[in-house]
Amino acid sequence: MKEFKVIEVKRSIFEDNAADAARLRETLREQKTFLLNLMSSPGAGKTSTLKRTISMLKEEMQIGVMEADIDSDVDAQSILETGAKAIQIHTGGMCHLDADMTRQGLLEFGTQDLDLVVLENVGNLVCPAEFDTGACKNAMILSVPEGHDKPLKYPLMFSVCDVVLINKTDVLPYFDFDMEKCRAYIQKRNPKARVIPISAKTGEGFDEWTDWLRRETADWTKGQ
Ligand SMILES: Nc1nc2c(ncn2[C@@H]2O[C@H](COP(=O)(O)OP(=O)(O)OP(=O)(O)O)[C@@H](O)[C@H]2O)c(=O)[nH]1
Ligand SMILES: [Mg+2]
Repeated sequence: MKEFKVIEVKRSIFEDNAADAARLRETLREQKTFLLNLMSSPGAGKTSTLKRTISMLKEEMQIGVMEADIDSDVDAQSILETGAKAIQIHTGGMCHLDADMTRQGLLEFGTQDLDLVVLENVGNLVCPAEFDTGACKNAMILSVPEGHDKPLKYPLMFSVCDVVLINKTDVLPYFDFDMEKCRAYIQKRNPKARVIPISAKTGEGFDEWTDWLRRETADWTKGQ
């Protein structure tokens, strides 16, 4: 019987991407720009959270946002209104960004003078978690209406994130969302993850969130 070789294409893609991502982080370290990869399912509140975050930090640091979507430019338009620099990336139907796509976006954007760049990844709880974008830290948003069981159903997303924002706490009275169970499920997946309940609508939790971001950006730009 003729022998044939089986190539693990997915694996080699991931390995190439991991090397690319590591190179991108080196470049970001050299130019003293902190890149945060922000992920969530569609509509969890990424853009709303970013708008409030920018309004709280824009006097202290130069901020840029790269909006990744399959189509449209509504999020980039919305960020521009805050006064921050914004660029829209269209993924051509892809449900995630990899390190090379992120690098292309950063080059086009011109990030030399920026202290903090946030990549708003494509709304999806599965694919974006599989690809290292080259970001310095990963953050995700889980919103109250999605339910407290999501860390059990989408474990990879929760395990790759340094911080989990639980957004829309203002609607907690209307949903059977158990915050303590949610915290325990996240802890089970990722004991190191910082969990911060927030409301992009009321501003609850934003002091803790912006403190985290301020400290991470400062540590990165100081080379720590
Ligand atoms: N009640 C409430 N609504 C919120 C909050 N944050 C966001 N929303 C609403 O949720 C909807 C989606 O918010 P976006 O900020 O566009 O969510 P997104 O994650 O950027 O969405 P995509 O980019 O489409 O994936 C909008 O109608 C927001 O007004 C919040 O804290 N409380
Ligand atoms: Mg958005």
